[in-house]
Amino acid sequence: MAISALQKERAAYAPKLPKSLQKGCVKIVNGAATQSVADQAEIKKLFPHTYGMPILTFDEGCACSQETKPAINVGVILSGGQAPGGHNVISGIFDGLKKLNPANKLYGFLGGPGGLVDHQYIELTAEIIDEYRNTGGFDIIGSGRTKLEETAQFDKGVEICNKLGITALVIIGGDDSNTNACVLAEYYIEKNTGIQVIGCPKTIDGDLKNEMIETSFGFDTACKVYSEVIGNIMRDANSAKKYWHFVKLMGRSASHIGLECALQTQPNICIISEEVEAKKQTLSEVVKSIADVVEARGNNKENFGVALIPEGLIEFIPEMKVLISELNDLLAHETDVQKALQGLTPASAAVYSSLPDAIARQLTLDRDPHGNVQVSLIETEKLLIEMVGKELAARKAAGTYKGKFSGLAHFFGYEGRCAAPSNFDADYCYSLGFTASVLIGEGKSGYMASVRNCKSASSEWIAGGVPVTMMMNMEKRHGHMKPVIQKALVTLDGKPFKFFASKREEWATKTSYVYPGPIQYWGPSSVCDQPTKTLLLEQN
Ligand code: FBP
Repeated sequence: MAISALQKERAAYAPKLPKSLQKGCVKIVNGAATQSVADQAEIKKLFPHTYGMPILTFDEGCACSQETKPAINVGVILSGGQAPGGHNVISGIFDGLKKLNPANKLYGFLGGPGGLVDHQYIELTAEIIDEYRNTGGFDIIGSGRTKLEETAQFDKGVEICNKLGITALVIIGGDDSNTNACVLAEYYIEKNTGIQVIGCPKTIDGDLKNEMIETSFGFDTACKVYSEVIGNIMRDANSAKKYWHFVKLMGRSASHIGLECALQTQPNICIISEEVEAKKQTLSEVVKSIADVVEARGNNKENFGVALIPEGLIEFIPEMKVLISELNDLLAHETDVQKALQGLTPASAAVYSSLPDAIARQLTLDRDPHGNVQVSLIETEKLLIEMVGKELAARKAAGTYKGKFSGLAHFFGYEGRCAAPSNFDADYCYSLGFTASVLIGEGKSGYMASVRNCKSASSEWIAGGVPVTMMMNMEKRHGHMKPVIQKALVTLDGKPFKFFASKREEWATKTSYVYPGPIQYWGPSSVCDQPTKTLLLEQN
């Protein structure tokens, strides 16, 4: 198979591990017992076997060679949207398992969690692993969005694990997949199956993080790819001086990606959905706030600019939120869209009919397996260009606005999800995978692999395990209270947002663009190994 020159050189990159994982043996340090972030009594009742377990940290072990443990077989699953570095998690698991015992085997379930249920798998040999080291994508075994939540699915999993002699599964996924991994871990202990389950924190969205999980993998690379292209667009805008670029950025509900890209590139506008919600801004208010910046720049003869729009914005605007939630409920029971629309309340029906046709249609498209509207399919960037254009035309007619407005729409999402991982993600992911193998070797289950202190050099990173139940609370899903990992949205009192808020007025009026350029894999550490600005601000 033909591979690029970069891929060839990059295959030889040896990801850096924390000191504790570099030697032959690891010393496990048990922390204090844990409790869930909220709803302790309910979560404890639902997870009697995995609740309250201690946080584990790994210390450098003794110099002696570790006693070889009996050979084991392990299965790995990639779940949900792609994120750069997934292949390195798998190579980290593989190398870690081989270090424990060269006879250990790793199986990959194909096409996501569905592969476990449908018994679709391959053995991941050294040849296969070597082909995928330090590459982007999830194509080594594929991913999928099947939810593992029914006991019938769990039992199908036991069948195939027993057939292949698998005694541990690693589930690489976001908040929902890791919640389900914990439910699976609990069930497998309860049923005495002898199968351990370990999770790994994945998602470009950056919304799976907390005190113990500093960042989800893929966020670093994806933001760097988007920031490179945003920087290129900024240079073009500043050269041509005739377009306003509206860039929608992936990230589902959370605006972490938009915020990080803003910190890297200093755009004229960056909307943060969480702020829109906190201020209860209507769509018209959001449009007016954008138009204000365009007008101020236009009156200053700067008829160009760059606005970053988070993918999930539409869901945070109060009237749209109500409309979407009504549509979610109606479409869950009625597949005929026209009939479903008749069930809208008068207020939502009015909002629906005020929307441009294309956007209204997009709101009724198929839901994802969790029953949510697929925000990546809604062209919010085009909606805003259209509405800002109308607002500015009205201001022109009133004589307040003297500039010109020509908007161009972009959507960056899929472009960054499978990029070759940055050095940070390559190292972080490999360390997460290696950590998962140590947790398996220690017989742990219901833990998520955790690698902390990421603002420091990788040798100083702290590897270990965090009980998944510790991150849980009860939330309403489809009308029922369920235990779920708490999603981390942008917090308005957090350092990244505060820093952005202190700068945005200056960035709006002055042209202060920063051009990050492409990800560099070789060169000075200040260029190649820096984590995201979000992480640096949060950790300092
Ligand atoms: P995960 O939450 O599974 O990591 O997916 C992230 C994401 O890229 C979102 O940012 C985006 O909204 C969604 O996936 C797109 O879904 P799909 O891959 O099904 O088009």
